[in-house]
Amino acid sequence: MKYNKEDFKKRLLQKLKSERGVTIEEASLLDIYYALGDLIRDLISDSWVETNRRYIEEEEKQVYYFSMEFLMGKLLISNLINLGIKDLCEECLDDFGISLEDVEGVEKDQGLGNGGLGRLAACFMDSMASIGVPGHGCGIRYNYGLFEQRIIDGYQVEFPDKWLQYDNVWELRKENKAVEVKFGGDVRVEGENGKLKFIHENYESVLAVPYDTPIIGYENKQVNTLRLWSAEALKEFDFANFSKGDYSKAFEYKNTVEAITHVLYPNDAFEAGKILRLKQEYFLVSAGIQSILRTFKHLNKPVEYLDDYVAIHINDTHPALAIPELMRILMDEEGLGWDEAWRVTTNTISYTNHTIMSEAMEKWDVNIFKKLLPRIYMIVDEINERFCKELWNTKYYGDFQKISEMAIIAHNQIRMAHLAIVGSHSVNGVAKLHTEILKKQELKDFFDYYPYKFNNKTNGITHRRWFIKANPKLTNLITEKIGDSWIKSPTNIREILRYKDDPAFQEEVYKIKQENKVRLADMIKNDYGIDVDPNSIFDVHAKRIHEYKRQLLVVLYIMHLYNRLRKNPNLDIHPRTFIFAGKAAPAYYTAKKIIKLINTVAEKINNDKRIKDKLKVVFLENYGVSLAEKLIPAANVSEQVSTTTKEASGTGNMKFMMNGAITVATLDGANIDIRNAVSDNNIVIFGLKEKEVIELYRSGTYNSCEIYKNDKRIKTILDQINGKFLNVKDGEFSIIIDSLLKHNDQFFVLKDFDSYVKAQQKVDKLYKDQNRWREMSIINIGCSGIFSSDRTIHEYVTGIWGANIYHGYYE
Ligand code: GL9
Repeated sequence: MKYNKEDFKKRLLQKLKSERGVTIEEASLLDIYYALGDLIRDLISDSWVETNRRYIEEEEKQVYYFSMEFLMGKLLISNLINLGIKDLCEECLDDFGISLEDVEGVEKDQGLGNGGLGRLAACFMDSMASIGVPGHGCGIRYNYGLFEQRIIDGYQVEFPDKWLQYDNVWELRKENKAVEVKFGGDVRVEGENGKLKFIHENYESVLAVPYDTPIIGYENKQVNTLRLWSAEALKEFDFANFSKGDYSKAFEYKNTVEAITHVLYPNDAFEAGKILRLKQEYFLVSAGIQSILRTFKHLNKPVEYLDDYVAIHINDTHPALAIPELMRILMDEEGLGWDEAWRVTTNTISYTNHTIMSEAMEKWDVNIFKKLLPRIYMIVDEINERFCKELWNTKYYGDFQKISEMAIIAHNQIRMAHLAIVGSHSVNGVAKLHTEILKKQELKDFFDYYPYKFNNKTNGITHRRWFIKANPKLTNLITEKIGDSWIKSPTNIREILRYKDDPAFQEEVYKIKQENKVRLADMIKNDYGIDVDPNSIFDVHAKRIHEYKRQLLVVLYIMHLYNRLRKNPNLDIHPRTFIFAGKAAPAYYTAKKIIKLINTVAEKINNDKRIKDKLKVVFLENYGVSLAEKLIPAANVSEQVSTTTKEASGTGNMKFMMNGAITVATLDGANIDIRNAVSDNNIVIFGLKEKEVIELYRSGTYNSCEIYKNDKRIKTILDQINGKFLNVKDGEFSIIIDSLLKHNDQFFVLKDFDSYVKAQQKVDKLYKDQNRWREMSIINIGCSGIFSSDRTIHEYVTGIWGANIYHGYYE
């Protein structure tokens, strides 16, 4: 689509006047932002309507991606990019003396997710629209997203994330598409054998109102929809109570209803089992599935054919109630029998597992569940009964043990992962190693029983946001060099490998990295008052704070380096700046102490004049999509140091390598796939291997205290943390010391320390050889194409969803 500059300007001025009541001279950045948002919505309105019309007219199979989290970030610039008008818009604003970057500065991040899982859902939205998949998102419109993190006195403090403080220019409220969701009450059973009727009574009704956000494909005129549901009261307040003078009762109903979509649970890979969370989950799936069926009815097909026209994907087990909810609607409302409803349901639904961490596995107490969702409970109970009988009659006759291990309901708990596996036709892991571990260990019984359901879909990231948007200069350089075919076919970025040892090209790539580093250094100076040297190695660990992600390993290494520098300030190392960023779950005490430790160590080192140009440590507040977009293009080293087997995939690892950072990694999750892509020479691998970790856990022979006693470096560091060295109150870090020694270092931090030190020495040596480093950096960029989520989505479409890919609008 071609737009012309004068026309764009005219329309912008018109929008400013009509929507904001200002001239360009009077306009604030917020005015410009809203005017641009409105203008973009106008520009896509025809395509949005047309896309939906085509889906219905051509009876396209629709994919619905159900997720409790969508971590979208900001949308202004990414929408401009996908419309192909970012440069044009920038030039127009330039003429008015306004910078697009400043305008973006007033946009709030849409932070409705915790981390990798939520950001994956967002990348998938972009890829589905961009490669031409009829795919939509279905989620919750939380009034408050993931908390805002501030660091006060070295500690994390949480503040509410008021992302909806001003209007959200991208969404459209669709009141006429609202549906009713029912909680609590009783189920009365009527009728005879074979023709039973289930009547749900005395329930509490909640109105689910959808807000639709257009998902704009990359230069293809396809516009899909992200539909987020908000909970509202059916009536403003209860008049009976109000007239009796019982005001608090009258408002109680409204408050409990609105609580459902009030705030995102801030846990990463951890389920607290709270009833409100269960309400959120059912609210999402009930609203989502009702709305899917309503759309399906436009096709005038019998509901028995639903699975030919609809694929529903559940992002982890959080939306697994989609299974009994679809069963309920097919049976109670559409009149299908159990077997037919079960066939349709399992053919429609597919499931991704995102973690093997046992504390993340959702389990619901039967009593709580039954009370909140009486009809849904009956259906889950029946699914369980039938599944257990089937096991008994087929593979596990007489094996009570096995059947109780595999049951969906056992020990008064509902196991959501088992429900998700039994009720879907496909179960996938998110990187090769992760899928293998699922098959061999965590879900072995299910793999033995349903081998055909299991498959791998290695995660990916959208290169449009994580490369084109985040690193525009490098994008232009690459396009100048090899043309722009890589944008629509990301693996074509391989072409730049031809220039990997061309000194002129190396120099240009290096210069862009330096510019990105200077920009970040300026930000750090501005916001934190810390001077960091853009010529130092920027070594970045950015992700949720979690013991298994081992921020602690990096901290111990920093202290080790510091101790060496204190002894010998002239130590021959290239100066390093360690940059951390990430949030800890508010109730995760150890993770919060790790943040405090990083900040305490940073304070000590940054103020030590003797070593100051060799080592700096910075903790950046409030890590999220927008900060990541600034941070990642400025990184030289990407820290991917999880305890092997624990990180299902990781996706930050892909963003860093795509932007030319060198990865320091354990052979965990997708780090393995990155290693395979770039080869051993272009990544720095260290630490325990999968088999060794499994063997150490199994044998119980690991003894962290032995290492503490025998490795002087470690003893010194731990004694410093425990003693007066860091000038903190007594016992400040005892929980960290205890986790490493008393509780035998469950994540093998001490065990991997020596290997990590060697890896870091290797990094130092490689960086000093700039030709080699620059070549490695280019190789990483050139090999990053397969990590585009376009590839991932392509695999989901062909391997799981069975939808069509539409090429019609590519120009
Ligand atoms: C996660 C895994 O821990 C990551 O390794 C993986 O890359 C992502 C996406 O597949 O999923 N699983 C998980 O529960 N989280 C992940 O990041 N945590 C959240 O984001 C809530």
